[in-house]
Amino acid sequence: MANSLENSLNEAVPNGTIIEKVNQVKTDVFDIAPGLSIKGLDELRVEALGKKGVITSILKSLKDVPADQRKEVGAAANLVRNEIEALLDSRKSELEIEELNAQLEAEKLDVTRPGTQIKTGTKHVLQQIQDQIEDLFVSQGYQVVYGNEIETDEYNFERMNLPKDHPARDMQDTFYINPELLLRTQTSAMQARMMDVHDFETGPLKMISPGVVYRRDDDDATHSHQFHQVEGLVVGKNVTMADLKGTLLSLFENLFGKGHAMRFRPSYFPFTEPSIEVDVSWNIVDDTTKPEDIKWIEVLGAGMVHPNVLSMSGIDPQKYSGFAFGLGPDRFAMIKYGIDDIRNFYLDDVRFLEQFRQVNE
Ligand code: FA5
Repeated sequence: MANSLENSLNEAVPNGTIIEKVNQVKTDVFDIAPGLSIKGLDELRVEALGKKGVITSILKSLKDVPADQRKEVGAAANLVRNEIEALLDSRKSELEIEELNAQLEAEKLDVTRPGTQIKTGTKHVLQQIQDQIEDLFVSQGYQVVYGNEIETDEYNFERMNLPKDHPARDMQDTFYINPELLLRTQTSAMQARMMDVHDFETGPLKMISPGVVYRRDDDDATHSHQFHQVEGLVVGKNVTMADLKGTLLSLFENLFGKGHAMRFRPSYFPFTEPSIEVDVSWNIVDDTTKPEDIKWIEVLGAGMVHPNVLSMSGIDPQKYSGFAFGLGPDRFAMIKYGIDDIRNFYLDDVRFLEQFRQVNE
């Protein structure tokens, strides 16, 4: 567009008067302006009205007009100048409004549209069970300790009365990092660690220890090579098997509600004497249920802490006694929610896990 006004002026009215010239510029500006963008209008304004603009230089030649006509010519020329300015202003604001409307249209928000649901995670069902168990025991004055998944042979086995050549080690073969370090096979490994440091003068030791354990087990519906356990240990004066039974009854009732039967079976663990295993009925039962209709699932091992285990921590078995249990929360979850295959918990299938979304999260 550069100099287009001046060229047009020189062509159309080469020897015109001031009035003819400003009118010619006005005609050109009115012709060109409607087709221009905001940027184009600004350029046209500079070309017409700027310091070095065509109209400005025409007005400078007013000094050559005879003095008696100068006022009238000047007024007429200024009028045209103002008309050009008004046109450019109004066209520019029209375009600005159009631009704003287009932007508003493009960025329109429909506040009545339903929102997009944001997917949030939820606590894994096994973590929920563990939390529930922890809450119950904390409310009964137990401390919660977690320990490490990589454990020493000493605390996982030897301090649990399982010396290196003990045949019961076969039941808990595991993944070894070196001959002294392994992936722990049982949360019982935390028993001796806690007995070593507890000051029995201050009162009994009451602890639970939840966590992940590993075994060289073949996976099936009730076994996984990686699973969870919660260890429980109470050592103090006059702790008896009846305390163990009462503790487990309150645990089962808290977790499953009423209607699940429980049974103790004699068992063997090198670190408890006597030892039991505890089964819970998978199904809801009552006095009319026939024994053969009860579906039992083993949920924990337990017993009275073996005197050797106490002695190895420097605790006098004549003065102190204790009970211990090691439960499998994975199996607790199976019973609580009627899940028939433990592997479901480890498959990361969101459709399965979503069922356990906690309402108040
Ligand atoms: C033990 O691990 C003992 N430490 C329990 C114990 C603690 C006994 C304190 C006495 C005193 P066991 O191997 O039976 O015992 O395992 C305990 C529970 O862990 C089982 O009842 C079961 O619920 C769970 N469990 C064991 N192996 C698996 C597995 N492969 N997959 C899933 N859960 C398992």
